[in-house]
Amino acid sequence: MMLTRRKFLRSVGAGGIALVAPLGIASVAAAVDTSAWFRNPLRIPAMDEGRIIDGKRVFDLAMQYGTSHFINNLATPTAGINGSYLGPVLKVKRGEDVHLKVTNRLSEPSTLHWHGLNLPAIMDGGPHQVIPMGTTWEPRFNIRQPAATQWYHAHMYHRTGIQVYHGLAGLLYIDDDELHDLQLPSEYGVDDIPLVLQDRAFNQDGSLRYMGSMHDRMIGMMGPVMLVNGTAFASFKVQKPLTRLRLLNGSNARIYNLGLEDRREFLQIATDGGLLAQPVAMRNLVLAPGERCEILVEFKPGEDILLWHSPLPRRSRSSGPGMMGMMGMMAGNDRPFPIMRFDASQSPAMTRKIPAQLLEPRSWSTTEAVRNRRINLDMGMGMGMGGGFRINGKAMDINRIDFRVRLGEIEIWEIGNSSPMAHPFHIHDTQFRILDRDGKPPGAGEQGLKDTVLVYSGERVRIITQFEHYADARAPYMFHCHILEHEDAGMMGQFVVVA
Ligand SMILES: [Cu+2]
Repeated sequence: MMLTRRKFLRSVGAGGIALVAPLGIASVAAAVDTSAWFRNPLRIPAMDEGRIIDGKRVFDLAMQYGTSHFINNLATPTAGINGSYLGPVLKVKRGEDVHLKVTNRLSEPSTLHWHGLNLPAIMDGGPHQVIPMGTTWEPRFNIRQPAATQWYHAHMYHRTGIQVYHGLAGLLYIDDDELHDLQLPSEYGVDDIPLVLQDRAFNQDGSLRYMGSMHDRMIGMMGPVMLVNGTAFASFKVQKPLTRLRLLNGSNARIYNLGLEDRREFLQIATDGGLLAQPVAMRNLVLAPGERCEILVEFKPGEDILLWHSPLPRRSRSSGPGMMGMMGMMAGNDRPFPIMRFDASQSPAMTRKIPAQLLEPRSWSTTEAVRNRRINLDMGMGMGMGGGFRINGKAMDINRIDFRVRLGEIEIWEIGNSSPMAHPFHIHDTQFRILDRDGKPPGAGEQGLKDTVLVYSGERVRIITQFEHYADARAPYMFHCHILEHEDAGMMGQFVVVA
């Protein structure tokens, strides 16, 4: 059930409180000018293609502090990469060598992780690749995977949540020649639009509010104000009727169920790791923290339409009364709210053709798998006492390697969730395919390459993958819940790939 905009506006009234009341908070309402209600032009991050030096693509990146103005004249202290909030879209090409120079200009150590990339563990930017203050870290690696919308973000041990929350994240596009024949919309900022979705909470003075309550600790940090590419109440002026949206759920904890205001169909064309075999028509798409998708939306000339979050589909085990239902409600995913607006008043009529076939994503057969690993996500018994965020009964220990994977072997991981809420499970270094959810094949929109998969309460998800190209017995990769507060609290583990 989705509210129409008219009903929504009527239900919240016309006062300043309307901006934030539907999302359950009033602390910034007084400071908000209602004329800004989805009228702020969507910020399009700079595209950074680096410089080619001796055949390598070189990027200069600085992690730094800045001041942002998300809500009118409120000054918000933030952090970003080569800017005050978030970072540029880094564009690399399959097959090429990249060399990133990452300078830490913050007043605390940090790391920068290349989420979704297959690379040597010491280049991964996880908790072991700490960049001390005032120093430069220079990972170099080869891009060995197909075109996809990847991303990068801080991954500092116990500090990932707060650092990403303040803005240390950005997108990384992998381009690939084989994509060009498909003639998908690909004019950056014109008909190929990045949308980094993040929800934020603010203090009265404009600063970001982080981790004020036990709720924030247990459910993860959520906020009442939606930022898209760092723009609050964003509006995008549609320029081409068929527009490709590259969505990243860059939120710390919130899971979105995305759809257009009128519930029209759109086409999903890509998952985390690249294109689907063919476009998948849908009206709603669930995107958990860390996940990406690409969709094609057809806008009608003259229209003005909102992108919405609507309540998550009910899962049998997380619905109903008791702890499960309560956790679902507390997770704040049971009420609809608008995310941003698309203004197609200047858009011409549709002329473009949509390809019926895209590119077959890589897959593995279960008969090739040589190992079956079991992973269980749990939140311990002390729910009200700070809980115990664990994987297989153990909280993350940076000095413990949880298991060793053999280079090149195909493995099935069976991920269970014995906690009362859903967790997005992410594995570093690899892309995988989802085999089944509780024994049933995944929906068509999940039948592509993934590096993060949402595992609902009580569910069992099986994935299949192969750890390729890089082995290092000493440097581990991470696997973890991508609700950053859960990760920071211990829902993470480490594995090494050995030759
Ligand atoms: Cu979690």
